[in-house]
Amino acid sequence: MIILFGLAGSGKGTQGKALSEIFGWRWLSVGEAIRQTGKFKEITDCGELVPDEKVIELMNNQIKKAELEGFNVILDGYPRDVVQAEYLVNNMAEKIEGAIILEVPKEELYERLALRGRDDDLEKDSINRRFEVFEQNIDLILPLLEEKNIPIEHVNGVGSVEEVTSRLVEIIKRIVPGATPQSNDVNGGEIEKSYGE
Ligand code: B4P
Repeated sequence: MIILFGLAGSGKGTQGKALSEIFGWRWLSVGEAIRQTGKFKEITDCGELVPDEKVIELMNNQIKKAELEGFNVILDGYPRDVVQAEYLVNNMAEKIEGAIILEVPKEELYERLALRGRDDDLEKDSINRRFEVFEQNIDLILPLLEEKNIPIEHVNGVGSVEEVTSRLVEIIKRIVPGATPQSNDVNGGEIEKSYGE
């Protein structure tokens, strides 16, 4: 299990999809799972977090399903606060092979999110609130992972999507025993959606 962290728009979803295709893993995006429920739009549109108990239940179901089907997983955007992180390390620390933080300057993120144009990307206040929520939480989450000796890698998320994917592939090959790229197709092809099933 690999955890992808990063500010909104840093490419967690983009890279999570690409990596799951390359390694034959499951990409579990909590943001996508939340949008698929059709609920919580008022919360996500203003950049706040959906209640922990809902998110933990959603992700538990998805993690269990992927495990039963024999897939390793890439967690995109989960855990996002200390309650979720404590739950994860208390219940499955031994499965977490590493955490990767995608680093992109905010000036570039504003541009990326404006281009993406999802409903929660339209207001600068909402974007800034998501940045603030991330920054408040990441410093509390990382020590919980460090206590369990989970490797934490900081990766430059600037560059073409393919360049960033290549950096991530090298890190995953190093920190996940036996991880072997099954495909060099960084962004092509249809990528199976692994959520909301
Ligand atoms: P998410 O769906 O996780 O979305 P995100 O953080 O905004 O974006 P991401 O980092 O995945 O960026 P992407 O690849 O799409 O969260 C949405 C909301 O759900 C949260 O605000 C919150 O309310 C809620 N939520 C999520 N997780 C939660 C949790 N655990 N608990 C409670 N609530 C939770 O990339 C963005 C854009 O950049 C795309 O258009 C992409 O094409 C582009 N891009 C990507 N890589 C690029 C590159 N290298 N160069 C140029 N552009 C690039």
